[in-house]
Amino acid sequence: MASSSSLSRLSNLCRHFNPSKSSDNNKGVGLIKVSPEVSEALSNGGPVVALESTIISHGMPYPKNLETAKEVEAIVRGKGAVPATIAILDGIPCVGLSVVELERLANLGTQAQKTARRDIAHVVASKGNGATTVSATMLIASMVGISVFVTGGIGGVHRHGENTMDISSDLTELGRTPVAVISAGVKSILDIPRTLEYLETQGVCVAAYKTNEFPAFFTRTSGCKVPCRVDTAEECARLIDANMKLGLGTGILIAVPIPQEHEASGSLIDSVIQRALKEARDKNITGNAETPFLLARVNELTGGASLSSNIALVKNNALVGAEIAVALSHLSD
Ligand code: PSU
Ligand code: MN
Repeated sequence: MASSSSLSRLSNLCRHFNPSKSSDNNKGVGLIKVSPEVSEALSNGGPVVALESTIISHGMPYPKNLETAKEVEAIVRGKGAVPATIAILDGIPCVGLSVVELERLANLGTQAQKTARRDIAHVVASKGNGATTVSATMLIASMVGISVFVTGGIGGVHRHGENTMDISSDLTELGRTPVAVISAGVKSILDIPRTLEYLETQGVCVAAYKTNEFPAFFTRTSGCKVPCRVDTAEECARLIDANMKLGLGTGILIAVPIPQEHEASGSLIDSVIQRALKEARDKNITGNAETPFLLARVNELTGGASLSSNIALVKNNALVGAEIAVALSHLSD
């Protein structure tokens, strides 16, 4: 007969691999390793905030990436929610990373494979290390029952996307996976009006936080109006709750403008982006290499100013996202 300690170990393990609040999309849930802290919060209906890992590996240079990842987790905890950074390590999709695992990922940098939805099976099968983008993070979060996810910016329709068909799988994932993504909008390295059109086609609810306009990552405005405005974390929670109760199956994009004091000068960023886009075209950098290239170039060309703005907005999103997750957990009290 099993001893009580081995029984409790067993039930612990089962809990890690069978979170109670998994969605319909839970076929692969048994392959996912959920950290004890995240697993416990999910079983108790506590607030959990998913975080992506491409922003760590490809979005920022070492060691700022590690510092930021740790600070973002601390901000989420400070608001009473549990952070769940998602990545694939040695072929295992992990939800909730230890400090050692975070350090490993930050050190790997671009040696980790940028992993969107299409790449997940390959990274798992080859026992590789994958840094998940918004699409892959949303999918894995949804599989274990996490409904709030914080990032910096999402992918979108690339400029000239009408010819290249380079449309980030983040947008189709938002159309098929019921997770609320908190982001600072979409960078103007992308085609913002077409990105919003595509999200409408995908049936995604796009809400802007305390503004009527969709923000453009480094700047608070884009000239594009959004169909839905939310002014409090509670309002966001009610939106997420309604979306889930209706079983719409689609995601929600909550766009939070960068805080005023960190907003970069629009014209500076714009000229730098034009230059980086031209370089990408000249060097024939396309596909999934384009976003990391443009991010790194814009950072170099602004002398690091874009990186500081990037970090500031991610932290602000973490604050708002954690408040939303807490408000959502109170709705079901
Ligand atoms: N935008 C940023 N920082 C990032 C990304 C986008 O400002 O780190 C990353 C995210 O992980 C996003 C991905 O999901 O790039 C989109 O890549 P692509 O354009 O190849 O779909
Ligand atoms: Mn692409």
